[in-house]
Amino acid sequence: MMPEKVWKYIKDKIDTEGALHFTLLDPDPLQISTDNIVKLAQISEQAGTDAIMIGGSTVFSVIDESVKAISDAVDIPTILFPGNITGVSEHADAMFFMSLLNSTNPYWIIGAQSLAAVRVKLAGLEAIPMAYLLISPGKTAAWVGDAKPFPRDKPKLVLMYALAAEIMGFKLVYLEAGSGAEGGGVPTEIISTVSQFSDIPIITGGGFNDIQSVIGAVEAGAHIVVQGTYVEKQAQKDNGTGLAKIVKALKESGAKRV
Ligand code: 1GP
Repeated sequence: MMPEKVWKYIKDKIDTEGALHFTLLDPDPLQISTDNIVKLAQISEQAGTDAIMIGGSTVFSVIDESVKAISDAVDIPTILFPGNITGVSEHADAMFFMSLLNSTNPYWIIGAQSLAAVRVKLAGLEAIPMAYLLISPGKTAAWVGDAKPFPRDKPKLVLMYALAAEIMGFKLVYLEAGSGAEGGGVPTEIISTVSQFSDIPIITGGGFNDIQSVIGAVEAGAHIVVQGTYVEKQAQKDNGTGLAKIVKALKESGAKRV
């Protein structure tokens, strides 16, 4: 059995704090250097984020180097968020073992996962099974992942998949609008519809770029809100002061339901 250290950390924090904030960093060498990504991870940790997710849809070859550098530089967990089999690294504390359930291509549902499974198992990497659902616009992830993104005004379609994911044994369901999505993140009606019926934690991301949208997601029932683009664009400019405010507001909102 793989250790469940990071999963326990997540579960305990959800139970005691109500809501968590995760920072997503994409080690894309065309966009950011390893030094700068480490700096963003440290700024995010200081601002109160609960974990660093590392990955992206178009990750090239620096994952190992970046993951090691980030893991060495922060105390909070580092969790892989792989966009493909190239997104695995032994240097992370855990990985989201994701299945893009609304892909039209079995490669993204079970193919990549089976190609990566032996390495993950032999490395003793903690793998957290997570259903990944792409909601319109879905951005790069939807294009790469051959997804049929859920329309933003059809919460019941998302609910059907989220409940199937829970019954199939996934530990988390990720409601994803795609990195850089316009429109303030995943619609709150989708989050609240899933939250009403689902018993597994909801993680959401894609376009949450301000306090209002992050709080809206928590109030609608999200347990974890992920910010990537905001951190990349803002945290370096203001040294994390804006992010710290967002995390504080998220925690206050989460505390209301503990
Ligand atoms: C993308 O949900 C994450 O997978 C984060 O999205 O970059 O828009 O914050 P943003």
